[in-house]
Amino acid sequence: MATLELYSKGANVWVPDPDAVWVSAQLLQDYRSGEKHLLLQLSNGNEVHYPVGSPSDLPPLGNPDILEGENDLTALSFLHEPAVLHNLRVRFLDYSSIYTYCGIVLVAINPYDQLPIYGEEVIDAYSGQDMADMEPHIFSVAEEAYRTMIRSGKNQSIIISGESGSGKTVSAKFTMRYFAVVGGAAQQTSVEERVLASNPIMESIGNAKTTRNDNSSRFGKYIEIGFGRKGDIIGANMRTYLLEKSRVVFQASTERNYHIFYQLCASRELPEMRSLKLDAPENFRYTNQGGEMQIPGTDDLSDLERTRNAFTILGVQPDQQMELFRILSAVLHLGNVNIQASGRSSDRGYIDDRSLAVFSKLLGVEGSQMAHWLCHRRFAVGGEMLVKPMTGQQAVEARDALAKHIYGQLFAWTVQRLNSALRAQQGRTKSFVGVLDIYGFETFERNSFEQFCINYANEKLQQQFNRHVFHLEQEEYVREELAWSRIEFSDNQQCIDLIEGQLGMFDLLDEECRMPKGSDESWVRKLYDQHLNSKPHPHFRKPRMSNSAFIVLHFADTVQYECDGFLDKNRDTVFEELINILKASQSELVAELFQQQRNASPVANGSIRSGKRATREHKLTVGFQFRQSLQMLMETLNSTTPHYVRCIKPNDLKEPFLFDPKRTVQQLRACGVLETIRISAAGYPSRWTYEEFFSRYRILLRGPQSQDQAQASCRQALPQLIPDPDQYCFGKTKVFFRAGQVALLERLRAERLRVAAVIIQSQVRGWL
Ligand code: AOV
Ligand code: MG
Repeated sequence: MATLELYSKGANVWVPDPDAVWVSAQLLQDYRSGEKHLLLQLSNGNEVHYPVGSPSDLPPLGNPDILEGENDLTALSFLHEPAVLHNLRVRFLDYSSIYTYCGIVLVAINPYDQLPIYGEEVIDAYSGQDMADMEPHIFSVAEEAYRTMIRSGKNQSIIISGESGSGKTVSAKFTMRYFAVVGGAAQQTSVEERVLASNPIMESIGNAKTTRNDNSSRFGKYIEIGFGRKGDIIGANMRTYLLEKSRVVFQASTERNYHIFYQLCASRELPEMRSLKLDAPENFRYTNQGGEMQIPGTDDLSDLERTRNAFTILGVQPDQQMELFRILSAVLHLGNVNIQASGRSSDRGYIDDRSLAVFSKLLGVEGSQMAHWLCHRRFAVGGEMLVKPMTGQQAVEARDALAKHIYGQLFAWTVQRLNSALRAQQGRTKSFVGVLDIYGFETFERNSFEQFCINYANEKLQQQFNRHVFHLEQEEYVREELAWSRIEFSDNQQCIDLIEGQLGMFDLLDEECRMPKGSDESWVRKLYDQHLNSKPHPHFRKPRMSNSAFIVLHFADTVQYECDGFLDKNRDTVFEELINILKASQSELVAELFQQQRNASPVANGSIRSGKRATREHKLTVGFQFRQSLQMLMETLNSTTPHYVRCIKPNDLKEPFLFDPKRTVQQLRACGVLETIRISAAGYPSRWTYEEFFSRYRILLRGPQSQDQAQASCRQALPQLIPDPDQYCFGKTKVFFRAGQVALLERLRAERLRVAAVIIQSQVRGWL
C-alpha cells in the first residue's frame, strides 16, 4: 500500500465498478489519517463519498500519465489490477497494439481483425534484434527463443495458453512462419514449406466450429522445430494430445464436425469425388446435428483445395489422398446406417441399409459381415464362444464407436505420416524450439469427459507456469542467498491432486471402468463419498439440484460436469470382430490403419459392455493415457527454456477491437499475469553462472583473466559496466540482472568486438 501522503487533492485513484470493473476518480480533498471516507469525483462527473474503514481500504492509485500505454507492464510505477487493465485497454483501443510485455510473458489480445503487422518485412525487422529494443510482438518472442537457442545451444519452448478462441493457434502459426523465414536456408529448400504445410492439414482434421471458436482446436499439439548448426530449419516432429473423438458422431447445437467432412461434401461435384457418393452435409447424420453447416467467411470448397495442396507438399500423393477421402466419406455413410429395432422383439437391432452398402464398398470390406457384427456380439462362457444379438441401442453405440475409432486411427496415421515427411536427417538436429498449442480452457452449457480432460490439461500448464515463474525463481534466489522477500502466490496443486492423485477423480473413474457393473452414476456417487463426505475437498462440489453432476473449481473458472458418458469415453472400446473385418479390407490403407493400435484405443474381444468379461486387466483407459502423455509433456517443457504467450479473448461476440473489461480481467486474474507482474518487476529476470558470464563477456573484463577466477573478475568488472548497483546482484554461483541489463551488456560486447576487429585489421594491413 502506497503512503498516505499520496492521497492528496487532485490525485487519481481507481474505484471498483460493477460494469467497467474499475473506474478512474479524482480526490477532491486531501485524505487525513483516521477519516472514514474519501471525497471523490468520478470520471462521469459524479461526486461520491468513498468509505475508508482502515488505510487498507484506500483505493489503488493511478499511474502518472507519462506511463500510459507503456509496452512493458512491469515498468508501471503502480502495479495493480486496475493499472494493468487500463494500460492494456489504452494500448488496445487507442493504439491498436494487441501485444504487451509483462515481464517474461507476452500478453496478446485477440483483435478479431486483420492487422498489417505480420508481413515478411516485419519479420525482417525483428530478426536479430533484442527483445528489449523492439515493440512487443509474437515475432519478438519467436526471435528471443531462436536467439537463446543459438546462443546457449539449449532447447526452447514457446508455451501458448489462453481460453478457447483467444488466439493460440493463430499465434502458434505466426511463430512457425517466423522460424520458417529466419531459419530458411539461403538456397530454397522445401523443409520450411513442409513444416508450414502441416498446419492446414492438422486444422482440417483436428479443428471444428464450436460455440466459442469457429476454428477450435480439438486436439493438443507440441511441434518441435529442429535447427541445425547454422540455425537453419532441418525438420520437425509433432506430438498430439487427445483428440476429441466424440465430435465425429455428435455435435451440439450450432457446432460442426471436423472441417474436413464439410470440405469433402462441398467438393462432391468434382469428377474425382463422384465415386465417394457424397451429398450435402445436411444429409449426413454425422454432419448435420449442429444445424448450421456454413461458417461465415469460410469456403469449404477452396479449403479442401488448400488441404490437398498441403498434402502434396508433404509428399502424400494424390492417390493416397483419395484413399484418405474415401475412408472419411465412409465414416459419413456409416453414420447414416439405420439401425432399427425389429418389429417382433423390440430389443433386437437389425440393419437393412443402402448406406451400409456404400460404406462397405468404400472401405473394401464384406457388407454382410459388417451388418452382422454391428448387431451381434461374440462372448465366451466357460470356454465356449457364444453369439448374441444386441439391442438397437447397443448397435447404435457400436456403430458410433466404430466411426470414432476409424477417425481416431486416421488422425493418428496422418500425424505419423506427416512426421515421417518432416523428419530431419539423423544426427543433424542441434537443438529445437517446441511450440505448444493446446485446446484452451472451456466451459459449455453441458460439459463432459472432453472438457474435463481439456481443463485438466490447462490446469497442468498453469501449474508448469506457476512453478517456473514463481517457484523456481524464489528457490533460486534462496539457493543463491540473495536478499529476497517471499511473495505469496496461489498454486493449483490441490486441484490437480483432486483430478490425478490417489483416489482422485481419474483414479476412481478407472476403478469404476474395471467394475463389471460400473456405471456413471455409481462413479459420481463415489466422488461425492470421497471428496464431499469423507474428506471435503476445497475444489470439489456437488450441484444442489443434481445427483449426476459434479463441480470442479478450476484455476480459471468453476465448471459443472455431467457424469453421463464418462465411463464409455474413458474405456473407448471397439469390438474386435469389427476391427477384424477392417483388417481384411482390400484397400491397403484401410488394412494398414487397423493393423496397429496407433492411439491404443482398447479393443475388447468378446466382451459385452455390462457382461461378465468386461473386466480386462491390460486395458489402458483414455484418462490413464492422457495423464501419462501430459506427464511426458511437462517433463519435456521443464527440460527446455520456456517462453510464455498468454492470449486474451477481449469479448465473446468475436467483434473487432471490442474490449470487455469484465471478461478481460477474469482471464488476467486466472492466468497469473497479475502475480507475474509483481515478481518480474521485483526480481531479476536474467542470470548467468559466473563461468557462463566469464566466457561470454571475457572481452569486457579486465584483470586476471582465467576461468577459475571468473567470479572475482565479474565482481570487479560489473560496477564499471553497470553504474547502478541495484541493477544486478551477486549470488553464490550466479550473477543476476534486472530486466534490460543483458541487452546493455550485449551492446557493450558487440562494440568491443568491433573495435578489436578494427585493430586486428589495421595490424594485418600494417604487416602486409
Ligand atoms: P484458440 O486456438 O486460442 O482457441 P484461435 O487461434 O483459433 O483461438 O483464434 C480464434 C480466432 O480469433 C481466429 O480464427 C481469428 O479469427 C481470430 N484471431 C486470433 N488471433 C488473431 C490475430 N492475431 N489477428 C487476427 N485475428 C485473430 V481453441 O483452439 O478453441 O482453445 O480449442
Ligand atoms: Mg486453437
